Amino acid sequence: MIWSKEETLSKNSLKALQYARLKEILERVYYLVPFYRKKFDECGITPDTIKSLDDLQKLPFTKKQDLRDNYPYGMFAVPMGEIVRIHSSSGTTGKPTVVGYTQEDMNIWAEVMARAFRMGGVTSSDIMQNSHGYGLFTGGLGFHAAAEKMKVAVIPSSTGFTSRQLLLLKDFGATVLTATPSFALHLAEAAKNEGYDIKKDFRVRAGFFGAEPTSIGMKDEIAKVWGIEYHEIYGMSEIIGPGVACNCNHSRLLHFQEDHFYPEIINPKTFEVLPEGERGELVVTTLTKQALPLVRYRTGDITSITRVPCKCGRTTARIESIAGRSDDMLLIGGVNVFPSQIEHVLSTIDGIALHYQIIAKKKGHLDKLEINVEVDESVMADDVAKLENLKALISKALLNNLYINVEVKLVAPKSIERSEGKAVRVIDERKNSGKI
Ligand code: DLL
Repeated sequence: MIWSKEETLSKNSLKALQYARLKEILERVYYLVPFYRKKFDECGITPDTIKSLDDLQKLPFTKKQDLRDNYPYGMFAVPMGEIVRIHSSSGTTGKPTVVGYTQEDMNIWAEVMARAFRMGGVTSSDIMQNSHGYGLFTGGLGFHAAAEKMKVAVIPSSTGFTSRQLLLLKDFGATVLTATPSFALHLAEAAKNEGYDIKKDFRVRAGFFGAEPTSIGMKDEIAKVWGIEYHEIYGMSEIIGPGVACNCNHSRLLHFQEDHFYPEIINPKTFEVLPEGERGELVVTTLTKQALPLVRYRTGDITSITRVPCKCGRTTARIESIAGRSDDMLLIGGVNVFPSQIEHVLSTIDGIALHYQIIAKKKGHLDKLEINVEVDESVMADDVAKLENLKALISKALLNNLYINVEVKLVAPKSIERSEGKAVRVIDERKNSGKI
């Protein structure tokens, strides 16, 4: 079940379409966005300099800071009268990033999200409980519009209000659930506590999750506790919102909507474009966005790309799940570690719940990493020997798999705060630095 013919274009047709769209977008930014005009002029580039898709590498990058510097509307390429929606994402520091959409942008957004839903076999007979937050975050409304476009009955439950979510799931009979992975796990845990039998009381058969890096172990856990097919959705507000990429039911790799968003993978230190299969930072050029066209936007997300054909028949390039953001990466004693790698190791160990916190500290001049991990309800708090063994097992697994020494603390079930949106897994207690 493929939603759109653009997902199955031959390599040559896709390249021709991408190039034609790139030319239009370059004209658009050069003549309509003073920021780009200045930047291109400084590099001695005009839209005519770009004579092939490979020439894109001659263009400068756009960074999140550029959007902040032009806060709120300075990067828009259309007059305000054409903007029909504004979203914004709040970073941890500085001003929020503001993004705008024309009606045509909204149509494209619903189109790419509909493609994603179709990858999970969603049809108009489905009922979708959309537990992504509605508001400035692009999750709620981004999922909602595509569900309506596909005539899927969408329940705009938004996030939070766990007990009510569970009641709705049971009584309204959703067959598709959408949420952040951490909220999906929290909902499952709450369902058990409230006495629901997830597989008997609920009819959910597929879930679409995203917005935060998630280990394979956690995805498998969510699929298992809910008894569902797990689909991953990737995207970011600056490019459009959710819907930039999604996996079909043949693999975990995510089909990238290349006719609208042109992907490159770069080495974040040397900025060179990396070949297929190599991991680096994803850089995206929007090919069709009207309100906020972006050229070579550095997403900060670490992934790799492949053009190995997929069994589903779609011909689009696929990316691996995001390992993490380059700014979330921890450097511990010379070893690079993403929080999602730690999560994956934890997911292989019995007796703990996948609720944890990673704490970076300074001890003297040395950086130290601690992890608080919740024990499973099945582990008795007074079985000291068992708890000590469990701690040792976790430390050993982290050392063997990731080559890092971590001080493990076991904490009581449900003592770590649950997240309704994106989970905050890392707490950095050191001053002035986000890294170890
Ligand atoms: O998180 C859009 C979204 C909503 C995607 C709902 C999927 C589902 P922002 O708030 O702008 O937009 O955050 C974008 O979130 O650069 C990634 O670092 C991270 N992210 C998004 N999807 C995934 C994913 C939305 N599937 C930032 N896996 C991105 C890992 C993800 N990280």
